[in-house]
Amino acid sequence: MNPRIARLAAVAAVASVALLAGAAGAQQASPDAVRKAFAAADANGDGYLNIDEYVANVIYVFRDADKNRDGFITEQESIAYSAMHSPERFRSADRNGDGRLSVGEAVAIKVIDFFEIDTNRDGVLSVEEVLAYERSLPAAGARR
Ligand SMILES: [Ca+2]
Ligand SMILES: [Ca+2]
Ligand SMILES: [Ca+2]
Repeated sequence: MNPRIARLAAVAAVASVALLAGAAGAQQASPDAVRKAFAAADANGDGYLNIDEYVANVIYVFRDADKNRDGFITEQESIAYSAMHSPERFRSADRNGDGRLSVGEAVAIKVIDFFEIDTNRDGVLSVEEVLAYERSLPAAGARR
């Protein structure tokens, strides 16, 4: 697959691999969309997301969400990027409280997610773990 298309697919669809709210769409991503995005993020094609592939994907998502390319994601950019933006989650990710997320802040919260998603503690994410995590997220609109 063309890497750019692959990346955009990953950005558009995957819930747990997306940046702040879990899902980039108004509805929870369909299992099919999750599988597709998972495959796109799985750079070495071994069927699992390791932490390196996962963090790389977070950074691609970050870059896409950072519309004005200043290296930070404001709450406005987060809202524009994800219909499942959660103000609560944004605040908890914004460790220094300056109202915007740095790359480090975004990576930190997503890496914490990684270990939550990895329920069997083998250090990699299977598509089943990602789908289970996705199902555990509140539906859009249920989030505050
Ligand atoms: Ca992999
Ligand atoms: Ca911040
Ligand atoms: Ca695992």
